[in-house]
Amino acid sequence: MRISSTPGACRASWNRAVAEDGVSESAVRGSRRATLSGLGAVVFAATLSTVAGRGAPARASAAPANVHVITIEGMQFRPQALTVEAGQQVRWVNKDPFPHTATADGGAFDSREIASGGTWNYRPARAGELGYGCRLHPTMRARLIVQAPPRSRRADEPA
Ligand SMILES: [Cu+2]
Repeated sequence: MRISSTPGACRASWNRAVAEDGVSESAVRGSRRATLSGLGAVVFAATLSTVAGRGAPARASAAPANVHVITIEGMQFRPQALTVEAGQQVRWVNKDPFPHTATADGGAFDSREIASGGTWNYRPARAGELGYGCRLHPTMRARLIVQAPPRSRRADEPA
Protein backbone atom coordinates (compact mmCIF):
# COMPACT_ATOMS: atom_id res chain seq x y z
CA MET A 1 0.00 0.00 0.00
CA ARG A 2 1.23 3.47 -0.91
CA ILE A 3 1.73 5.82 2.02
CA SER A 4 0.85 9.49 1.48
CA SER A 5 3.66 11.89 2.27
CA THR A 6 1.56 14.38 4.30
CA PRO A 7 -1.67 14.22 6.29
CA GLY A 8 -3.18 16.72 3.85
CA ALA A 9 -2.44 14.53 0.88
CA CYS A 10 -3.88 11.57 2.69
CA ARG A 11 -7.12 13.44 3.40
CA ALA A 12 -7.33 14.68 -0.22
CA SER A 13 -6.96 11.20 -1.69
CA TRP A 14 -9.41 9.80 0.85
CA ASN A 15 -11.99 12.40 -0.17
CA ARG A 16 -11.37 11.65 -3.84
CA ALA A 17 -11.72 7.94 -3.18
CA VAL A 18 -15.10 8.52 -1.55
CA ALA A 19 -16.28 10.92 -4.26
CA GLU A 20 -15.20 8.94 -7.30
CA ASP A 21 -16.15 5.45 -8.22
CA GLY A 22 -13.18 4.48 -10.40
CA VAL A 23 -12.11 0.87 -10.82
CA SER A 24 -8.33 1.28 -11.09
CA GLU A 25 -7.79 2.43 -7.50
CA SER A 26 -10.35 0.19 -5.89
CA ALA A 27 -7.78 -2.07 -4.20
CA VAL A 28 -5.97 0.88 -2.61
CA ARG A 29 -9.23 2.48 -1.64
CA GLY A 30 -10.46 -0.73 -0.05
CA SER A 31 -7.43 -1.07 2.19
CA ARG A 32 -7.60 2.60 3.21
CA ARG A 33 -11.24 2.26 4.06
CA ALA A 34 -10.54 -0.79 6.19
CA THR A 35 -7.76 1.03 8.05
CA LEU A 36 -9.90 4.08 8.73
CA SER A 37 -12.91 2.11 9.94
CA GLY A 38 -10.60 0.05 12.14
CA LEU A 39 -9.31 3.28 13.69
CA GLY A 40 -12.87 4.43 14.23
CA ALA A 41 -13.68 1.24 16.10
CA VAL A 42 -10.70 1.76 18.41
CA VAL A 43 -11.76 5.34 19.18
CA PHE A 44 -15.32 4.20 19.79
CA ALA A 45 -14.17 1.43 22.13
CA ALA A 46 -11.97 3.90 24.01
CA THR A 47 -14.93 6.25 24.41
CA LEU A 48 -17.08 3.43 25.75
CA SER A 49 -14.49 2.37 28.30
CA THR A 50 -14.10 5.99 29.43
CA VAL A 51 -17.84 6.24 30.02
CA ALA A 52 -17.85 2.92 31.87
CA GLY A 53 -14.89 4.08 33.96
CA ARG A 54 -16.75 7.21 35.00
CA GLY A 55 -19.87 5.28 35.93
CA ALA A 56 -18.22 2.65 38.09
CA PRO A 57 -16.86 4.81 40.98
CA ALA A 58 -20.22 6.54 41.42
CA ARG A 59 -21.88 3.18 41.92
CA ALA A 60 -19.13 1.96 44.24
CA SER A 61 -19.29 5.02 46.53
CA ALA A 62 -23.08 4.93 46.90
CA ALA A 63 -23.57 3.76 50.47
CA PRO A 64 -26.11 1.07 51.35
CA ALA A 65 -29.15 2.29 53.31
CA ASN A 66 -27.85 0.92 56.62
CA VAL A 67 -24.59 2.90 56.48
CA HIS A 68 -24.51 6.37 58.04
CA VAL A 69 -22.31 8.70 56.02
CA ILE A 70 -20.41 11.65 57.49
CA THR A 71 -19.00 13.92 54.80
CA ILE A 72 -15.78 15.81 55.45
CA GLU A 73 -15.81 18.90 53.25
CA GLY A 74 -14.59 22.47 53.64
CA MET A 75 -12.81 21.57 56.91
CA GLN A 76 -16.08 20.43 58.49
CA PHE A 77 -17.74 17.18 59.48
CA ARG A 78 -21.30 17.00 58.17
CA PRO A 79 -23.51 16.42 59.98
CA GLN A 80 -21.95 18.00 63.03
CA ALA A 81 -23.87 15.60 65.24
CA LEU A 82 -24.96 12.17 64.07
CA THR A 83 -27.09 9.70 66.01
CA VAL A 84 -26.78 6.01 65.21
CA GLU A 85 -27.52 2.74 66.94
CA ALA A 86 -24.79 0.55 68.37
CA GLY A 87 -23.73 -1.98 65.75
CA GLN A 88 -24.59 0.25 62.79
CA GLN A 89 -21.89 1.29 60.39
CA VAL A 90 -20.61 4.84 60.16
CA ARG A 91 -18.61 5.93 57.13
CA TRP A 92 -16.52 9.09 56.87
CA VAL A 93 -16.02 10.32 53.31
CA ASN A 94 -13.25 12.87 52.75
CA LYS A 95 -14.21 15.24 49.93
CA ASP A 96 -11.49 17.76 50.71
CA PRO A 97 -8.34 17.82 48.55
CA PHE A 98 -6.16 16.97 51.57
CA PRO A 99 -6.19 14.39 54.38
CA HIS A 100 -8.18 14.48 57.62
CA THR A 101 -8.68 12.16 60.57
CA ALA A 102 -11.72 11.22 62.63
CA THR A 103 -10.33 10.74 66.11
CA ALA A 104 -12.50 10.20 69.18
CA ASP A 105 -11.72 11.97 72.43
CA GLY A 106 -10.48 9.27 74.77
CA GLY A 107 -9.42 6.97 71.95
CA ALA A 108 -12.64 5.02 71.27
CA PHE A 109 -11.78 5.25 67.57
CA ASP A 110 -9.12 6.75 65.35
CA SER A 111 -9.25 6.67 61.58
CA ARG A 112 -5.67 7.84 61.16
CA GLU A 113 -5.29 9.88 57.97
CA ILE A 114 -8.15 9.57 55.51
CA ALA A 115 -6.70 10.57 52.14
CA SER A 116 -8.47 12.98 49.81
CA GLY A 117 -11.29 11.04 48.19
CA GLY A 118 -10.91 8.25 50.74
CA THR A 119 -13.34 6.74 53.22
CA TRP A 120 -13.12 5.16 56.66
CA ASN A 121 -15.66 2.90 58.33
CA TYR A 122 -16.38 2.41 62.01
CA ARG A 123 -19.03 0.36 63.78
CA PRO A 124 -19.57 1.55 67.36
CA ALA A 125 -20.19 -1.41 69.66
CA ARG A 126 -21.79 0.29 72.65
CA ALA A 127 -23.99 3.24 73.45
CA GLY A 128 -22.50 6.56 74.43
CA GLU A 129 -21.77 10.04 73.19
CA LEU A 130 -18.42 10.48 71.54
CA GLY A 131 -16.83 13.82 70.79
CA TYR A 132 -14.34 13.54 67.99
CA GLY A 133 -12.16 15.73 65.83
CA CYS A 134 -9.42 15.89 63.25
CA ARG A 135 -5.91 15.57 64.63
CA LEU A 136 -4.53 17.60 61.73
CA HIS A 137 -7.01 20.49 62.12
CA PRO A 138 -7.97 21.09 65.77
CA THR A 139 -10.86 23.42 64.79
CA MET A 140 -12.70 20.48 63.22
CA ARG A 141 -15.04 19.08 65.86
CA ALA A 142 -18.17 16.92 65.79
CA ARG A 143 -20.17 14.41 67.83
CA LEU A 144 -21.24 10.82 67.30
CA ILE A 145 -24.17 9.79 69.48
CA VAL A 146 -24.54 6.04 69.80
CA GLN A 147 -27.85 4.73 71.13
CA ALA A 148 -28.67 1.25 72.31
CA PRO A 149 -30.77 -0.59 69.71
CA PRO A 150 -34.49 -0.98 70.60
CA ARG A 151 -35.05 -3.87 73.00
CA SER A 152 -37.32 -5.73 70.54
CA ARG A 153 -34.70 -5.77 67.84
CA ARG A 154 -31.94 -6.77 70.22
CA ALA A 155 -33.94 -9.90 71.12
CA ASP A 156 -34.02 -10.89 67.42
CA GLU A 157 -30.32 -10.49 66.83
CA PRO A 158 -27.85 -13.23 67.62
CA ALA A 159 -25.51 -12.38 70.48
CU1 LIG B 1 -8.56 17.78 59.09
